[in-house]
Amino acid sequence: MHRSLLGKIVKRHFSMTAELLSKQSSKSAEHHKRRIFSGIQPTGHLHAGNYFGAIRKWKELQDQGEDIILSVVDLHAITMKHEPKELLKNNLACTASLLASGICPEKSVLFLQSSVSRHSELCWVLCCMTTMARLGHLPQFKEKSALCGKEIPLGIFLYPVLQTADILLYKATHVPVGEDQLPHIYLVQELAKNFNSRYGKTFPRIEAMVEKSQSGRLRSLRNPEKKMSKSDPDPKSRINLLDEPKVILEKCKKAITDFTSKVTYDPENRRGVATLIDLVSLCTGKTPQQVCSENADVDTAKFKLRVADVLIEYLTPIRQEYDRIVKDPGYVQKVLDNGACRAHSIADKTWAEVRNKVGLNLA
Ligand code: AQP
Repeated sequence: MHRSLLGKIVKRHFSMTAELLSKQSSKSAEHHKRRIFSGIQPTGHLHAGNYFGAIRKWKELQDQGEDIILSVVDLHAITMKHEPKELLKNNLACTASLLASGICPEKSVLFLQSSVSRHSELCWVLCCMTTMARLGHLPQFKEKSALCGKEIPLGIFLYPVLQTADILLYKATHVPVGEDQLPHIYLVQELAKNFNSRYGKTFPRIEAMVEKSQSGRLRSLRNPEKKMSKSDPDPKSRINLLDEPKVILEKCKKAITDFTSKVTYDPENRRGVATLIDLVSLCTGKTPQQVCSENADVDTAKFKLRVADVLIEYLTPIRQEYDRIVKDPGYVQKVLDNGACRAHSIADKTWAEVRNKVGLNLA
């Protein structure tokens, strides 16, 4: 082959390889930079909605080696009236439930929000950058304030700003949320952008990781128009992660369905039955259609007993692991202390940068 042609081919080969390598390395750098933040409120017993809608996903991300920060957001839990002793108990129970569900303190940063005071400090800076009109339009504020009559706590109003501080403090790039949380993520994006343009580039672009499957919004077993919720006054409305088998059976039997006895999947028109099918599907990995065809031989009353069996089989190991973990509250406290230490080291850096940029630092 002609020497100069050979030279050209070799040169081209090397430049293509270099291009490929540089693309790969920038891809892996991008991957490395990705940081996930999420939180859970210690407002009561964790339920199947919290587990399938959030915790199971967090565990998957953690096991894929993602940089993930998880917070038990107790400052959010006091936005509504609460019992201090209950809250302390819930903080530990919530942490132990996360550990029992497979959250690993070596792989994920797991900490109590109130133990890192930078959340509240950054929240104040961000409060000064938003308006009452902007917060008043958020759908969750409208829903929650409607429950409070005339005495609307300011915390409910400011909650999304604290949520913004939670995320920005760690310079998170990705936030796993249910669809209902999207308006809050838009606020986070907006405040990050405003901060960057006012004070210089500080925060990265934030993306919502929205769960669009049936796990994104599990419905109440007693009122399928509402989502399953910790604070629902009816305990039969939810399956708790720590429910004993007989309690699960009782709750399944009492689940609201309708007057059609066949097991068919119609999430729009048969929401109660669809929720039971969703639960089986989420526990077994089968599609809702598979669940229906495997249960074509029974009516909804008998199907409820099968749902209970599946849930009991799925949740029992989590409950047993929880029982083992809570025998050692010192261990849970140690996990939180270590988590707080790791969270602090990131949060302090961001806060120092924010103070400097905003002009709060005299040093
Ligand atoms: N029903 C649900 N279906 C799917 N996902 C759900 N999540 C909550 N309920 C469902 C997800 O769980 C994570 C933690 O939620 P949270 O405790 O921070 O707040 P929440 O969404 O307000 O949960 P609850 O149970 O309804 O609490 P209360 O009653 O205190 O308000 C979130 O990722 C959420 O999407």
